[in-house]
Amino acid sequence: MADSKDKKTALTRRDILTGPVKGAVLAGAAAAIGGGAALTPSPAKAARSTEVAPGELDEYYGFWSSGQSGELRILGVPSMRELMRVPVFNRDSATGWGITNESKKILTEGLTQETKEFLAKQGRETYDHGDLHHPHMSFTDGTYDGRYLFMNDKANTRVARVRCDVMKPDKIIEIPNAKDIHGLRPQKYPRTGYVFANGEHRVPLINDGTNMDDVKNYVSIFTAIDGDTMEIAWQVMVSGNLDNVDCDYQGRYAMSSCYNSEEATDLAGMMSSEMDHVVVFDIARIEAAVKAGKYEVHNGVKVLDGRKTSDLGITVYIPIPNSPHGVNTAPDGKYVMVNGKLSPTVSVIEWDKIEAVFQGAEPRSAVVAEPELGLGPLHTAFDGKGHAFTTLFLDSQVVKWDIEKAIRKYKGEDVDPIIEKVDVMYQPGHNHTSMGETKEADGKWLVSLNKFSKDRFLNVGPLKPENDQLIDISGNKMEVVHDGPTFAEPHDCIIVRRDIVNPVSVWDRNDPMWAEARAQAKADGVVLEEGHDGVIRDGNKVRVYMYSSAPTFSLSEFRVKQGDEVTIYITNIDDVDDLTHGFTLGNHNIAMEIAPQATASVTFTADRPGVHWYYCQWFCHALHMEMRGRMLVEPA
Ligand code: RUQ
Ligand code: CUA
Repeated sequence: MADSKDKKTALTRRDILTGPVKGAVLAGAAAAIGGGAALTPSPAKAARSTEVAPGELDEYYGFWSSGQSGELRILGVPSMRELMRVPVFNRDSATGWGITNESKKILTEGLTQETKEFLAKQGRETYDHGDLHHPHMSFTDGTYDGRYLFMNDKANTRVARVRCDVMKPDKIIEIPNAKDIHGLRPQKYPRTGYVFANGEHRVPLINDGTNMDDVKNYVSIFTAIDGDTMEIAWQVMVSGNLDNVDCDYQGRYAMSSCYNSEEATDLAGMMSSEMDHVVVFDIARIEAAVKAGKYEVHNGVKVLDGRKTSDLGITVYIPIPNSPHGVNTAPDGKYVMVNGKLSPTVSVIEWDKIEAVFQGAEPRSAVVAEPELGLGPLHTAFDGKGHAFTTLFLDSQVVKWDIEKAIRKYKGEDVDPIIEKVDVMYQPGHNHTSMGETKEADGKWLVSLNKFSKDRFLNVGPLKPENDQLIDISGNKMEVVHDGPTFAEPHDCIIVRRDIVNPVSVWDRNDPMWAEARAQAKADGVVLEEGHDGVIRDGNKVRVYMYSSAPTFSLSEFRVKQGDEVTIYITNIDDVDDLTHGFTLGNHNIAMEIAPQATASVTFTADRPGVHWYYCQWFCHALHMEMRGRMLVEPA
């Protein structure tokens, strides 16, 4: 592959410093450095400050994935300060995610029946981990609308939705028939609408162990989820596998990349062909086929045949050089970039040329440019001013290029689309610009999510942090302005203008999150919002209601019998901004958050006779240490 390295396009910053363009690019800096003014920064190089002074707020919300950590993270941009972690697929001892009844309901109710049975045999209720790659916000009319964030779990084939008002998940569903959801994007227009999810790995459609050896019969499954109900609308079987996905600004198409058109199961086989493809899904044609009943139902889901051999006419396959990865629609609404990975090229496809392909035109006729950018192009971001920014994994660079020039070059004109390359440290995967995946791309900031940090931070042992670098793209020259270490393993992020996101500070007492707790309390004659408490015995089921108000739990003790199934409901009646209590029951595997006006509950079997203390685990008051009580378990 090194042979294919194009000397002209693989210009590095080091080349620039020693090459003939040095004078032009660094004229300002050279002038400042010359004449003994070495310490005076050049105005030409002055990047906007990333510093957000104490007490000031960031301009953007950044929503970060965390890969195998399984959570969503919220950062401020440009400060790059980590503001919050939102557990989604993982368990979390600070908030009780995966421990409380409320979170367990969300983690379990969307699993398939087959998974529930499998997990029950393992003595588990749900998966305890996830691999969260791609967080994306819901759209209305081509831009973010601040309602929801959607994200995938590659490890356990799930898709989650997080409510932006409270920043907690409210739906997590497992996708039947598919294996290992990777690419995920919400429909941009007219609204979300559908959430598209790629099943990356190929398996038999009926995966029951009866037909494992005939690899040619494996399929990958593309899924459209209804973003409002979080139910699966339909699925399409495809040839090859499915990597990343994006969709257009017209609501007509979604497009997925495929790195294994060979349909091989080993590395050599997957890389053997020079060309792989993208598959384009025509949403209206698929909906018409669904209406016409041209599907089979598998595991309760309508599955359509979109393979190359199908005559349904719902998909087209466009050949793309070797193992394409990222798929990124430009904010102009006209083009979509398919990043070559093993090819040094990015293929530019014009959305408006795709209808002709559906009608029989040569598939490659939709490709309008294919600039050679450097080695290992993975993902492309945009500034809304006609420029694209592509990560080069192998070159450890971000390349800025001109979309229209790339198109002119493809037509034969002698122009160079490459504007500039900047070194990043090191090996970037995704990158993302402020508002860059919406029609409101504003060209201010670019984040390069680098897989390796090596020497950039204090050594913390063999396992190193990654490095999210912030790049100022507002001027003519890209400027790396911040190194941000991050723990395993942010794959992707989005950067959202802060006026779009408006979370609440205090929960609504009637929130659906604890509808079940509220209903049970009502049946027990307890009015949670009025701060009732008490212990209700119902056979060997015991329900303990208490409220918290800094610095006390309303019950300083309660008594149960060994073997009782105990449910503890705690309502935080403080309605003060930022006054969160916690509840930890020692030696019982129980810890949870109770935010202002929230109710949290947990169920366990009291099987340890004796005295056990519970205490508040979120610092709430000068007498926070005193906020505690005793559970007395009488021996059977
Ligand atoms: S992928 S490094 Cu999981 Cu988003 Cu491209
Ligand atoms: Cu309540 Cu600490």
